[in-house]
Amino acid sequence: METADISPEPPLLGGDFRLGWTDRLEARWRALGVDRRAGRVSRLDRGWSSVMYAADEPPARARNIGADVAVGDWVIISSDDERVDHIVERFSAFTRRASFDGNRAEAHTIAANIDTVVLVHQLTSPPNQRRLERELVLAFDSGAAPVIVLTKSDLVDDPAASIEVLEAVASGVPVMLASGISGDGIDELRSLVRDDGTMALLGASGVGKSTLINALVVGGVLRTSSVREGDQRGRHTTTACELIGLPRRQGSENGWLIDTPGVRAVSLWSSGHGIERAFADVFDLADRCRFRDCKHENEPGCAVTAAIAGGQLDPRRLDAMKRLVAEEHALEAEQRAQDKSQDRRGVRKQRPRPNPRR
Ligand SMILES: Nc1nc2c(ncn2[C@@H]2O[C@H](COP(=O)(O)OP(=O)(O)OP(=O)(O)O)[C@@H](O)[C@H]2O)c(=O)[nH]1
Ligand SMILES: [Mg+2]
Ligand SMILES: [Zn+2]
Repeated sequence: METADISPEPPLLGGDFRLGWTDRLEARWRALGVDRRAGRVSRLDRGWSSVMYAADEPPARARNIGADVAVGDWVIISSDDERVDHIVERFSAFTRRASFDGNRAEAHTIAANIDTVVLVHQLTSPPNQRRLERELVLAFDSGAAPVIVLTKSDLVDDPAASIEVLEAVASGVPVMLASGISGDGIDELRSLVRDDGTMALLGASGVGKSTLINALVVGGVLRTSSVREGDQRGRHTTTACELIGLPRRQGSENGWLIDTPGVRAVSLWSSGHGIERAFADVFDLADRCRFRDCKHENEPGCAVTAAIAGGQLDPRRLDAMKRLVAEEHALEAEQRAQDKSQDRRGVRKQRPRPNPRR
């Protein structure tokens, strides 16, 4: 199904729309000590940021030379209006590891300064616990509150089995049903957007992120297109992240939505406590193992393997967690190696140059 073509920029909204600026951001902006106003990045296009200063003014454009900008960021543009000079420290960010580029570990922030992260899965595909677990690790690490939304509820008669499978790994995060086509669950989703708050939607291509946003923003602004019949895979219709205004409606406030392109791989970026939180059930069990350094393999008094034997814990979940912990360790090792080589370069730079005349 196709709707109107993508808007090149978010539509101009009324002047009572605030962009999500808060006291917390103000303090961080002051800390930069730069006497220029900050604007919010609404879109990125090949090295250019669209920067909004007010919802009823067209955004300015600036180059992102050397600045690792994400949609949702608050930035300060150089005095000649050319490029992004500073990024105001983010209060939250959904960050994954960028595609493996040689050996370099690089972060890719998909959305910044977000209050809620919606992890979108479609009911028309078999529930994918492993993907959800990874997304939850990143969501917990983002600093925003995660919610799981299962879309296309209009296409399935009995979603109970899918809900159960995903709830088993949802770590207490709410699971909601929605349909961007029938409107089912849209009001509930909308009620999660706080005053001037920002909600980012993330998930594989074709799960219905843009369709949900079009249902939330009455009179839809985004392009969507059908999934492939055979495997329900999307066609990567959304190609750039975009900040979209969600106008006030009866009983609800203005807010902001971030549409994102579907990502195939959810690779970890250095996590704070994301793994502990996404696998809280396993960590709770591990607290009861006899040995503090229990590997949950063949150790006596292991509460984790006992739970697996007793059918309370799925062994695939333990495997998945071990894999994520290993991935995190490998990433940390890479980062340490990178820091070291950077230090070495720094030292070389500081070494005094031999004076050619002597
Ligand atoms: N029946 C039904 N179809 C839906 C629903 N949500 C999305 N679709 C359809 O699924 C297809 C993909 O939807 P999109 O909204 O483009 O998916 P997306 O997640 O934005 O995909 P990318 O932009 O590629 O990441 C479109 O044909 C939509 O019409 C839904 O709730 N019910
Ligand atoms: Mg889309
Ligand atoms: Zn153990």
